[in-house]
Amino acid sequence: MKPLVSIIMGSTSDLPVMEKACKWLNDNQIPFEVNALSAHRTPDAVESFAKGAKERGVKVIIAAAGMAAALPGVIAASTPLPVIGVPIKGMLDGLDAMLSIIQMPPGIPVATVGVNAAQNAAILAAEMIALADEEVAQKVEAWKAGLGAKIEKANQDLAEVK
Ligand code: RP5
Repeated sequence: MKPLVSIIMGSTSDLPVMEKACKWLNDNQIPFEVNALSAHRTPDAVESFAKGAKERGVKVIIAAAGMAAALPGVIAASTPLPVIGVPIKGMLDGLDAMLSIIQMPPGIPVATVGVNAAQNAAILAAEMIALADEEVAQKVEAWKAGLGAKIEKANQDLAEVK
């Protein structure tokens, strides 16, 4: 199946974090692809990826990077698709990456999730796709209903303790 979500990491060293996004998309059967490309080490490849993503049927791009995390913004500059940035924890606990990703110049937004918040990036990507895809919408709704059920169960367990 053609990927609806494209996950790009600045380095394969980001994979242990980004596996959480892959797992959520896999568990919910939302087709995705995952690749490493670097804004600083492979700038031409990043540009050609960003320019071609929409034509390949990708709906949302998740871009993860640490340190001087230019990758999500550089991708956003060359695609009309929504880009979700994931700051990867590094030398300054990820604050360096988070500020690099979130502080975009006017006109080129990147939707930034928390440091290492790869699962949230996957869920947000699915919510964006769900706006125009009923099958994905049902998966997101089922996931959210499951979260509520988990809290209800926890409260029942608490009631037994009291
Ligand atoms: C960033 O630099 C990557 O996203 C990674 O988080 C960090 C370190 O990369 P490696 O030196 O491990 O390849 O561009």
